[in-house]
Amino acid sequence: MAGREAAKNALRAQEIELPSWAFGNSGTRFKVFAQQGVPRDPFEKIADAARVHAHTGVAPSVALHIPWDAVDDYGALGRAAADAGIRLGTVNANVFQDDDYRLGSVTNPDPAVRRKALDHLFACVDIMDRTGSRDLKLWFSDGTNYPGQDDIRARQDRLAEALAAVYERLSGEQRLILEYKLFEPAFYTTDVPDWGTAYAHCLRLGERAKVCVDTGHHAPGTNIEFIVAFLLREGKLGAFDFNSRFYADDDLIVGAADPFQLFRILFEVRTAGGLAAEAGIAFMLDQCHNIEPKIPGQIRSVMNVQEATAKALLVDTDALAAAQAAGDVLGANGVLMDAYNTDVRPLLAELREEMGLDPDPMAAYARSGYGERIAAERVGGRQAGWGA
Ligand code: PSV
Ligand code: MN
Ligand code: MN
Repeated sequence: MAGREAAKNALRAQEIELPSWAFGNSGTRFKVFAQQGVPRDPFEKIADAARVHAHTGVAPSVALHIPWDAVDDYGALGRAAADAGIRLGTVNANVFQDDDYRLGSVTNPDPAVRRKALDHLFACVDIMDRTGSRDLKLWFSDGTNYPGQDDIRARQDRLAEALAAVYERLSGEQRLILEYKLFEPAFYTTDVPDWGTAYAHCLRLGERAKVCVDTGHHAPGTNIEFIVAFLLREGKLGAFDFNSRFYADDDLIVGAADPFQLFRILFEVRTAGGLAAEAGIAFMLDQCHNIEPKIPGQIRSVMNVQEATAKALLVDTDALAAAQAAGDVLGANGVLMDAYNTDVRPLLAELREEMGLDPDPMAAYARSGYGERIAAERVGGRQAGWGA
């Protein structure tokens, strides 16, 4: 088993970004369920994200979704984050929640709608300039429902044109992160359905365009760790949206459905050097289901990423390489499984104590009284998707 201390050092440095939208009310296609104490504005979302960081020590940033988190003064939002001990992270653009986007946003056949979508994407870059965010994350709900509805290749051309214009607008260290998703809301064609399409567009754009792998956005049975390994090898993995799924884009707690898959993904990241900050991979959560309480749900997701990372770090890579070189199939698989089957909870508890944290973040949150306090103080909390 590889070194515990080395594993702890890597885990201490790990940073997991939280989604602001995880703290608001959410639902299914059938109903949005209200919870007590959910944030009434972006400032309260930041306070809740900071609470997750306070208990886990490894979630120091929060991703924004615009216009859900639109405010007049981004400087004030940034200061609120800093005062709470965190920072503003990725800016997620939203060109999917407006009547005009019924037939698509940047790939819409109507040039006026395309212009409107592009203007929103530019506005997001302006916000990044104010928040100091490095990444602009783009997910498009664009696609078609019926054969013949629109020209598949023309839609790719429109997409490429919009992406090029946004990329052009970035400055300094800013990056464009393109997220793919197999289907939904479009059911026949989706304009960015898979990693290959996202990769091809990013390749054309340039060095600062990278792919986001949302673990819930694949067909059942897809080997996600292969995609991760491939993108890492090409220097094109920019970010993760971690969540878990049983059927489609379920947005469930990370590692709840398939912790072994999460371990396999993080093992590829670890062996490619992707855990180092210099690798520039944003480890984000995109978990926002509605039956679990919001803040403990995020704490659990963060802990599950940590557990999978710890197991990936414990793989004895020397023993693995030797078994692989010798063609020892069972030996190699055994090395991997030994690490996966290790109970890393004591190691993580030890790490948290060394970081001055309670070894049990879930219990510490429950004891803190924060949940009861926000339920009493915040009346009329908002749905995640309805902005400030
Ligand atoms: C789309 O399903 C997605 O995963 C994208 O990341 C969105 O921005 C996010 O969900 C929140 O709706
Ligand atoms: Mn996502
Ligand atoms: Mn999704």
